Amino acid sequence: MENEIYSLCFMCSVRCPIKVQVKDGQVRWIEGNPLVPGMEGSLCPRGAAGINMLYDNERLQSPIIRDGERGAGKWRKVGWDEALDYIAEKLKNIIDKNGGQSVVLGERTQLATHVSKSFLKAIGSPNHFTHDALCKGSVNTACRSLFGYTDAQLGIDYKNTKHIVLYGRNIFEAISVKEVNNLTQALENGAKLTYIDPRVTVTATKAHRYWMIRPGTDLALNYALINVILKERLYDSQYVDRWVQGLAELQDFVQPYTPQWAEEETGIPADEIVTFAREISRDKPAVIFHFGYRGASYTNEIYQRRAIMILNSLMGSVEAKGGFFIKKGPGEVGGKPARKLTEQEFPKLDLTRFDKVGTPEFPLPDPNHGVAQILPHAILKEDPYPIKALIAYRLDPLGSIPDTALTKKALDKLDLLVTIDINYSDIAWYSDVVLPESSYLERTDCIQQANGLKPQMFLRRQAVAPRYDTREGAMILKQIAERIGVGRYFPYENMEELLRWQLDGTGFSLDDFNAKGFVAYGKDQIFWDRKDGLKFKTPSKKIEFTSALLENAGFKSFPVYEPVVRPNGGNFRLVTGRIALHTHVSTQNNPYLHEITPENVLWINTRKAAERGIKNNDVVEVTSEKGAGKIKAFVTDMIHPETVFMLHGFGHEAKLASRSYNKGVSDSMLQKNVSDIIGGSPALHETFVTVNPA
Ligand SMILES: Nc1nc2c(c(=O)[nH]1)N[C@H]1C(S)=C(S)[C@@H](COP(=O)(O)OP(=O)(O)OC[C@H]3O[C@@H](n4cnc5c(=O)[nH]c(N)nc54)[C@H](O)[C@@H]3O)O[C@H]1N2
Ligand SMILES: Nc1nc2c(c(=O)[nH]1)N[C@H]1C(S)=C(S)[C@@H](COP(=O)(O)OP(=O)(O)OC[C@H]3O[C@@H](n4cnc5c(=O)[nH]c(N)nc54)[C@H](O)[C@@H]3O)O[C@H]1N2
Ligand code: SF4
Ligand SMILES: [Mo]
Repeated sequence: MENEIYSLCFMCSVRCPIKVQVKDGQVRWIEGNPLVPGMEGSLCPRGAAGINMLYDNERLQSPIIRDGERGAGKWRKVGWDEALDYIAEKLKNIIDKNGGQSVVLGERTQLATHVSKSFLKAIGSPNHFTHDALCKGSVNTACRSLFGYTDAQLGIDYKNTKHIVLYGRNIFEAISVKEVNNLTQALENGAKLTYIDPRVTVTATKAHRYWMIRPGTDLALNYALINVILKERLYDSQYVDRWVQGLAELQDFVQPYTPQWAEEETGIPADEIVTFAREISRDKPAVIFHFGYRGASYTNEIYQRRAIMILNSLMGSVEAKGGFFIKKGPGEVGGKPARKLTEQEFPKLDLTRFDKVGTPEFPLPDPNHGVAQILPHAILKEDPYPIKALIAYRLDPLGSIPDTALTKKALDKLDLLVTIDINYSDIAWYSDVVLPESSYLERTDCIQQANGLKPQMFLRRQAVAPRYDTREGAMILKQIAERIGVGRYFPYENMEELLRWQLDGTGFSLDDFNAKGFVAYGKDQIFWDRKDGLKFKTPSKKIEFTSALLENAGFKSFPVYEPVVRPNGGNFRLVTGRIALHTHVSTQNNPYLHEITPENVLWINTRKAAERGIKNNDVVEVTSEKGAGKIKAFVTDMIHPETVFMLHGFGHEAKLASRSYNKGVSDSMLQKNVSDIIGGSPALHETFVTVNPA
């Protein structure tokens, strides 16, 4: 028997639409869904390695309960009833003694997030958090401060752009397939690419202009660009006059930040800054200054992200073809979105979050996501209250929150640590109970509401039966909820019932997804009228250069530029990032991906390496104030001398993931847990390291 199933990849959280070919109950081939524009049948290497994930025997195969010290790796294989009863019993005791708020659930935002949020609401805990702050919290806050929309509510029209500027947005290695395909097409049509990174990445090699910026100084570059654009009146004055609040204040503010000044700070020649500003302005509004994700991860990150989006606003590129657009939901065409369990009536809750988001201490990060890296601090200080249990669901706090030793110390204080994963992740390895989820090829998932120029819905459909004793996350949480007496909030017996409940009232049925894997609410792209129809959600209904959000919370819209600390000559700024072959902390044990990239290496500048007697491929010791590790050196001219770089996601501790165990070094182990306290992101690049021959 052969069949083809349209579904969604989950080798990373981009969730590309895919077509899966199944023969005799086995997945034979996966490709990008050819019916989705931008996919054109293509997949990234990780998406292709989904088959190896499915048929890997080193993933979780049944529920397990710890049978020794935390992290000792002694496990007892149990059935689902025993595992769920065990968890429910512990949770009931914890909630009775300490209240619902002592239970925290953290996850990578995913299709079943409405289920986990409902689980916490049902038990009376405000403490749901996502990966968002770790990934792009300051981008989110910056976008809300300017537009009243989060970054996730903005889309990018790569295909029609004429000039794109990427600040460490390493788009050809940190991949989203559609973005790569659409941008490639734009480049073939003559678009320009300007790339800025202290390191020559694959994206740098495809750029028309590359600047090896001094790490942490992008804000200085941006202030100089704004200076030139305002002085030479290169901006879209019609758009700015109509839609921007605070231009005069910005104009005064950027006076001192000349290209000459920026050259000193960034290392980018002043005349190149001026030439670039003039050149890109000619293509407005079809230009994109990408707000970026993990490049430029510093304590002042929010102002860097704001400066980027201010540049877009000056170019009139927000809600423009070839620029940014505000994503349109089904409401725009008279449709209804899929329902979420969170819409139900829950008991009222008026409690401070563990991370204090929304309080005067931490007012601005998005309370829909919270701030993950505060968790270890909150547990250790018992501030605002004791936390006793953590459920880690498709999120690895040990690999993904900086300062692993601190995180472990905090986890040691918990009475219960549960992980829902597919792999022997490091957090699973450290847990009391591990619940295996069926992998994305083995499960049907909740509806994906995909807002955009055309609102759509996508579906992840089971391609093959689970190979092991695993379940869907939405069923697992429901089954725990039932055992602690709050099952009524989960009105379904299986995934199909949940999907029907979600689709109720949308006018679509499950069968409507059969033909293409998705359904669309309308045919046409929706752009709002730039003259009068833009619906910004700020208090002024304009783009707020002078931001009510920031200023009402006591922060400045335009703080004076403060230079980042430079390395002292003996040390380096540690920066980290991604490669096309791996997803964060989760694919290092995948047989194929492991074979191609088994470990990470430390990029170090040739001159700096020579000063220390380090040659290419030598093993070096890299040491921060938080930890140390041994890693191979990659000696190269392709990195700024103040910086060393390593891939994120290596140095795993789980022994049963035998391929990735102890290979390479973990960046989280070296990094300090400090944050941009206005925007919410961890400042991952504020750690300095020394590098010496091992
Ligand atoms: N293959 C793959 N693709 C992915 C992912 C994955 O895990 N694997 N994850 C997805 C996710 S969740 C995300 S958030 C995105 C991340 O997408 P990106 O943010 O584009 O990815 P990173 O590799 O983290 O990029 C960091 C880059 O910033 C540079 N950088 C460091 N400091 C500075 C600085 O001060 N200024 C500038 N201009 N650059 C600097 C680093 O050298 C590095 O090249 O990728 C997505 N796509
Ligand atoms: N030090 C440091 N920290 C970082 C970053 C960094 O560059 N350096 N990057 C940040 C960024 S941009 C992001 S987005 C976050 C990502 O942080 P995480 O979400 O923690 O990382 P992932 O590797 O995406 O996946 C986490 C876990 O999900 C599991 N998983 C995969 N598929 C499934 C599934 O279908 N079901 C279940 N239940 N589990 C599954 C994996 O096995 C893995 O253990 O990390 C952030 N943290
Ligand atoms: S970018 Fe690659 S791994 Fe991520 S969802 Fe798309 S195909 Fe899968
Ligand atoms: Mo991310």
